[in-house]
Amino acid sequence: MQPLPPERRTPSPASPRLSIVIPAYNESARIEAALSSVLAWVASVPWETEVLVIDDGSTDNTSAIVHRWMASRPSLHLIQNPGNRGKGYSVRNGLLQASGQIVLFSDADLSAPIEEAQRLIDAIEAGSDVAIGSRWLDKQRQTIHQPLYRRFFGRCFNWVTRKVMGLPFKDTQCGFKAFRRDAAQTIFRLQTIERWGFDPEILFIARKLRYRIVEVPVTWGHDERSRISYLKDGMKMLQEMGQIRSNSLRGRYDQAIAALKDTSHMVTPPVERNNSSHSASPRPGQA
Ligand SMILES: Nc1nc2c(ncn2[C@@H]2O[C@H](COP(=O)(O)OP(=O)(O)O)[C@@H](O)[C@H]2O)c(=O)[nH]1
Ligand SMILES: [Mg+2]
Repeated sequence: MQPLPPERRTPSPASPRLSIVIPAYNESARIEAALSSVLAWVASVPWETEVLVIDDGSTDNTSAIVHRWMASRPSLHLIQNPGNRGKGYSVRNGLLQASGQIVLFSDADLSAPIEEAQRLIDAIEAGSDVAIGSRWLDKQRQTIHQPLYRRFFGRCFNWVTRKVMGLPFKDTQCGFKAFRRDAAQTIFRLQTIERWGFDPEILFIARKLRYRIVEVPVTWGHDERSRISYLKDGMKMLQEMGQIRSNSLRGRYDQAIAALKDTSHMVTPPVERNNSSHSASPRPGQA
């Protein structure tokens, strides 16, 4: 597992209730519409929300646009990745630095309108640790359908996630998911896949950790400007599924989970005392 950036800040009672993380790679054509909708929704809800845009090494003026909006929007922040690392890296970088009690990520095309966040928040508040937006739980909610070939590949990929990884979900790939803060902090520290195949991995890890995961039907309108390449990215995603399976068989996730739980390195070694009567507990070496 790779070393991860430290948390940006420790949450306090004054922490925002919600963080919205938007991964963005060369999004100059879509980011302003996204910021406009998201910030209007943020202003309309009665709780504090922060919005983090993660610039994934864009070569266009995505970050300049976000900077311009930040000048008048204190709730908006920009995090820069060290170059183009992938959607998985971007989501992890944002969620680990987010300080909301609930942390949510959304694709920059807002294929799920931001108002749908309420459905994920309700699911978390009803007791789930992870709420995943689903396009396939209630097909009626798809306002603009994906092209047929894309639906076919999507369904094939879903079959693979069920058979290879045992994931019982109808839609692992929806770019609209929310987490209880500490669940996200644990799950994303164990993530190894940095590009498109990260969704099934984080769900696989969440299941290993026995988190409560609920699939929530969301309204979804396909944006034809999707830049995923079916041949190249599809092959890579299948290879990533193999990598997750192999990690799992080699016990890498179990070891990493055990290392997270091992707090022995955080305990200060007992201090040698001259007068043992002051010490209620036995000293090292004593029975
Ligand atoms: N294409 C691409 N998108 C990225 C990358 N890193 C982050 N993203 C973001 O990932 C999200 C998903 O992109 P999108 O094209 O809508 O994907 P799709 O609709 O699932 O095919 C968008 O917010 C992108 O800006 C990357 O390396 N490549
Ligand atoms: Mg999209």
